[in-house]
Amino acid sequence: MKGFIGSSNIDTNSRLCMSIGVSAHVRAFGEDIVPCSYSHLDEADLIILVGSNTAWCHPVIWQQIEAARASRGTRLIVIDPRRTETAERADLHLAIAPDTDVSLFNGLLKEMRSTWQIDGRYVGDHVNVPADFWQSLGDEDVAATCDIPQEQLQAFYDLFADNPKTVTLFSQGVNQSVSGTDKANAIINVHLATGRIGKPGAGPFSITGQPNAMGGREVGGLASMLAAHMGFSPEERDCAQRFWQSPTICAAPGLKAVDMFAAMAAGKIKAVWIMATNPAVSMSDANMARIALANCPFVVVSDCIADTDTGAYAQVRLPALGWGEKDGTVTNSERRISRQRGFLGAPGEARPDWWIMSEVARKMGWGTSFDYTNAATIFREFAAQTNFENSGERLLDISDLVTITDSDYDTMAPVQWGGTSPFASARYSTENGRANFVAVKFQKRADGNRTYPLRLNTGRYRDQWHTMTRTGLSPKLSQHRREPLVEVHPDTMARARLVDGGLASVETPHGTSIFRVASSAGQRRGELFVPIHWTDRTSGGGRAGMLPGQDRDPISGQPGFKNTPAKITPHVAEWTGFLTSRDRPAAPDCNYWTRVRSTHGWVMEIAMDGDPGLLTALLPEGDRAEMSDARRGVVRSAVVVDGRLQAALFMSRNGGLPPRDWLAAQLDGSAVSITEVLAGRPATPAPDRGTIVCVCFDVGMTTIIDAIATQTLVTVEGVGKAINAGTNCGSCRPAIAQLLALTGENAHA
Ligand SMILES: Nc1nc2c(c(=O)[nH]1)N[C@H]1C(S)=C(S)[C@@H](COP(=O)(O)OP(=O)(O)OC[C@H]3O[C@@H](n4cnc5c(=O)[nH]c(N)nc54)[C@H](O)[C@@H]3O)O[C@H]1N2
Ligand SMILES: Nc1nc2c(c(=O)[nH]1)N[C@H]1C(S)=C(S)[C@@H](COP(=O)(O)OP(=O)(O)OC[C@H]3O[C@@H](n4cnc5c(=O)[nH]c(N)nc54)[C@H](O)[C@@H]3O)O[C@H]1N2
Ligand SMILES: [Mo]
Repeated sequence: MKGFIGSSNIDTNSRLCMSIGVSAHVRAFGEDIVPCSYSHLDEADLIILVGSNTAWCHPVIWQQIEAARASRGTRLIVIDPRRTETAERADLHLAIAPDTDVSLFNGLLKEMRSTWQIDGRYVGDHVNVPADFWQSLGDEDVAATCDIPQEQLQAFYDLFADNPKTVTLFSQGVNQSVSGTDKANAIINVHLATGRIGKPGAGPFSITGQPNAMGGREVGGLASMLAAHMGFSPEERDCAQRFWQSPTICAAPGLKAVDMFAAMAAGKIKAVWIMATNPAVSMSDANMARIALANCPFVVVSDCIADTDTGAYAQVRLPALGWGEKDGTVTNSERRISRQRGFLGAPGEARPDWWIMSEVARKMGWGTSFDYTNAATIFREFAAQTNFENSGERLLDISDLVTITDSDYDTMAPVQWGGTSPFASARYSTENGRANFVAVKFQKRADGNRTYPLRLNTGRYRDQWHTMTRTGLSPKLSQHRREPLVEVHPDTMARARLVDGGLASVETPHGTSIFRVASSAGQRRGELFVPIHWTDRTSGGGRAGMLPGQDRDPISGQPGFKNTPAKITPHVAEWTGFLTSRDRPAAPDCNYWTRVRSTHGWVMEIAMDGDPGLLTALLPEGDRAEMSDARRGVVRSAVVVDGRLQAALFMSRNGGLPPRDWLAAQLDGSAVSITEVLAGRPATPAPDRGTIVCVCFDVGMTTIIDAIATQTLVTVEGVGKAINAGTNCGSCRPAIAQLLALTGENAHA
């Protein structure tokens, strides 16, 4: 795109995820370099998690943090408006008001200065200090601004002062903000000022979202960068063009993701190729993104899944290989490049993305530049580019790997560029080799207005990945959260007259969608949280993506997904119920529905007005048994073939619906009793394992509680040894710890 078509209108989906990291690193260090490694977590005395639900979203890092706490007593602070399962496990949780991080970290910096904790020598030798830097930090009352008790703020300052070995990990609570680059630089400023960088156990650590978001940054996938960490100066453009021996080179940074979709909506973009991302769901102001796609004359979508919301807009769909099928490398948060090896054959006509792109380039007449025969050929070319006319200005240099043979590439062990601490010698990639303090000032965001008095936060669930195109296929992963919930503080619920377990309509200036209400004391008053995962494939409603608008950080262009003015109102449907079916049921035309996998089929939740009899159109062929009394508000239908259940529909006007699990389990192909099915329960109830907590080993809450009681277990490790729960991915470990705390003797400990 950049060297042959000559346009920089290409962006990776890191724009929505990691572009804050890029812009903050460039401002502070002169290059997009993560100063830390995972090993720093083992050496730190204090770990601060800012805007990160690590236990759910980075469960491997979380297990490393847990191990460090157990072995050396590392202290943990979590800064998140929500009391997440991560926050619950912390020594200190600061439930700050959304988007007040800059005030908090500037406050910390001022406190360190007034208590003589600045590392004057480090700053003097290695940091460029803008003239008015210390004056620019603002003088607001930090505790009041962040809406936390003064004692908590002081405890935060004290822990920081007492533990020079501090690692500050940050992710989307920092990044997805209209002040995200400032937030990240406020964090980096504190680390520079106290010399807590480039040393074992110390540094500001931006952790990556997507498994290869870092790789996309390195190869120049962003509209705002050229390959191998180069920018757009005439020298750098010339350097890239000569390296590629390309016919042209893009002139300047291109349109960033949100601007690109806006330009498409305005008819200025006539063709788009979307690869490995699902913007109809995940782009901010997703309704606008859909209008843009509908408006664009030529839309190509490359995906490994046939049926996606974005694919529905495509004129051409290209089948790509997915994880486990494709072959190449990924770079992680600590700059470590690992091989990903395919272990499954290519299904049908699917091809690797690199092959598809090379074929297109060849048809466009650039065959000699794109005559790659495998992933290794491309890797060698990129390795050479990182060193081309780079005499040390850019730290990203993997030229050791230029001559790697195909077979060495196949067996390549993970390699980290930049070393464990790239700034150990305190030499930065700026012109004078010093890091930069960046003057950042807290800017208060407008309070909610009368129409939209609440703040809407969006984020992730433990067991789903983004738009669920792959995790949504797994019955096991669907058990944790079957529906998209809007989490609301009980006081806010009462004020909005919401019912726990009922439905509510969440509205912002950009869209409206219906969610299931969940009461949560872990929410701040006046703030709502919804998950980002549901799509047209999985629900009518529960759509987070259409709710945030196009407001974005001015430096990085990353959208402020986590703080949108909103309102919430109860949604009352005449009928509620569910359908469980062996075959995937068609989407009904109704107020709200969700469709998730179960072990033997599907479970669909439904809320509707009007005649529930119309829903029988969703039922498959077979013998029908019915028990309906519309006047009493009950409609129940079962479809049976040869005595085996195919589907069951339960609708009610006054609640009282049977549990889904037992009915869904009756779809296993064994003979059923129609009386039991229509009653919605077995004649003799089976023991209940409770909600599944550990998905990896399929262990329910009741099983865990029983094991804790009968085997007097007191630690998460003990539970793991006894019944395996929590010993694989580890993301349920906070939930197990909570059960331990609530059960038996531990409650008094
Ligand atoms: N299970 C699962 N894991 C994932 C993913 C997934 O989809 N599912 N996606 C991966 C990807 S791409 C990413 S980017 C990461 C994201 O990983 P995380 O960043 O941990 O996940 P999020 O849930 O987006 O947001 C983190 C937290 O930021 C908080 N937050 C919101 N506003 C603010 C604020 O103003 N200040 C502060 N300090 N905090 C705030 C939210 O309440 C939320 O708990 O997860 C990765 N891992
Ligand atoms: N409101 C709100 N919106 C958000 C966020 C938020 O917190 N709140 N988070 C943002 C963040 S951090 C992220 S990372 C994005 C995620 O948003 P997306 O990247 O849009 O989400 P995915 O579901 O991961 O989409 C990946 C697509 O690529 C396909 N795919 C997987 N592997 C391959 C492959 O090898 N080749 C090809 N061609 N296709 C493949 C998948 O089937 C899927 O359709 O969402 C962003 N949007
Ligand atoms: Mo992400």
